[in-house]
Amino acid sequence: MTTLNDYGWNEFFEKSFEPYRAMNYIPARVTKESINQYSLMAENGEAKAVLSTKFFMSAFGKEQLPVVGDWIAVSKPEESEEYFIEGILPRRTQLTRKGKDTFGRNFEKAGDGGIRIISSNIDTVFYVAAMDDRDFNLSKIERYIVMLYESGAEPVIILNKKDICPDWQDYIAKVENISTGLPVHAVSAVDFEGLDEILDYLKPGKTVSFIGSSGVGKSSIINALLGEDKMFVSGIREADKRGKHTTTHREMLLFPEGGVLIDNPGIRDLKPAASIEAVESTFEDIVDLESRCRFSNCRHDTEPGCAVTEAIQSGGLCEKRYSNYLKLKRESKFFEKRAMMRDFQLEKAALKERTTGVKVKRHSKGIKRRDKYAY
Ligand SMILES: Nc1nc2c(ncn2[C@@H]2O[C@H](COP(=O)(O)OP(=O)(O)OP(=O)(O)O)[C@@H](O)[C@H]2O)c(=O)[nH]1
Ligand SMILES: [Mg+2]
Ligand SMILES: [Zn+2]
Repeated sequence: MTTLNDYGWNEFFEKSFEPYRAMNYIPARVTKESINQYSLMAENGEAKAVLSTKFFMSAFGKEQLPVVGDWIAVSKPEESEEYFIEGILPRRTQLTRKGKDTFGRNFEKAGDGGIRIISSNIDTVFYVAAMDDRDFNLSKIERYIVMLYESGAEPVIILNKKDICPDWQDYIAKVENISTGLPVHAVSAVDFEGLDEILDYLKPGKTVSFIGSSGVGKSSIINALLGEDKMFVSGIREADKRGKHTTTHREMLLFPEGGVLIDNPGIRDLKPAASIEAVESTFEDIVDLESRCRFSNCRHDTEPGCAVTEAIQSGGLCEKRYSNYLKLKRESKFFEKRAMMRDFQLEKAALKERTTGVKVKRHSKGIKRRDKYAY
């Protein structure tokens, strides 16, 4: 019988669950999100759940709602078939991206903007790109690397479709060149090449998550690893079908030999919700160059002794990489400022609610709860 430990339950989560234990709640992990409910693995097996009204009313930003990978506390009233989600344990790691930027004056919009959490409590995150991809693009990969660093999980890059890419070694070289020391694996989900290297990351109680654009083969790799077609994969993709998402919901699967896999729908136009630190980890080489300029306040423009301009001129630093670095740094500065303002706004809303008793309007779209009009 599978236990919570197979799903990654450990002392860390046990510890943060203590207060919930005292309230007779049950621990569970969110394994799937669908339109109307969450699927769970609870202590006593699989279950379906919705948010309890109390929990829903305590959540302000959308990122305070459960996502696949979360460890949660649930209750099950005697008379009910369903479980109710009462709380989320602190996330150890989380994959995030920027939501649609609807940061606005009212709370509902504030709750809808900011950060989107893709999945949580991940040990290793695989960024998958395809080597046939017409959108294979190093600047895009750099954006993903920022996101991987931000997550707190161990980042790994997978280049798929080796079977149809005779010059796969060139792709590896190009990616290694921009990913300072991250592991890069070339694989094929069709003829299973290279997958043994990926198997090495799957360990009992550890969670891995696959992200990347639509059509790169995330679900195909998962099926190949599992040795059965658990995830739906589209057939031949004709030119006009590109960009159509095959996987529409995040889903968690158990690896028979131990380990947990999360498949995600393809991401379109990734904008990382990242800190400056994540950007600087991604572009370590440039940060290093910047520290070698003659003047400590060098703007890397026309100053003499500028290590950055010299590196660009000598070909040591690709201009495109440098401009992507500047762009991502600008975006993350802006994002950090926004996030601060948003936290402030949410706190203000919560305070208003506590002191006046007037309910602040909640984000209502796509929320899995029982009675939408309970408040
Ligand atoms: N030649 C080749 N085709 C592959 C490989 N892996 C996947 N494909 C094909 O690529 C297409 C997309 O594969 P999926 O596994 O659905 O891609 P995905 O990344 O899960 O896509 P979304 O679910 O939309 O995000 C399918 O037609 C697969 O058969 C591979 O290693 N080689
Ligand atoms: Mg898929
Ligand atoms: Zn300089």
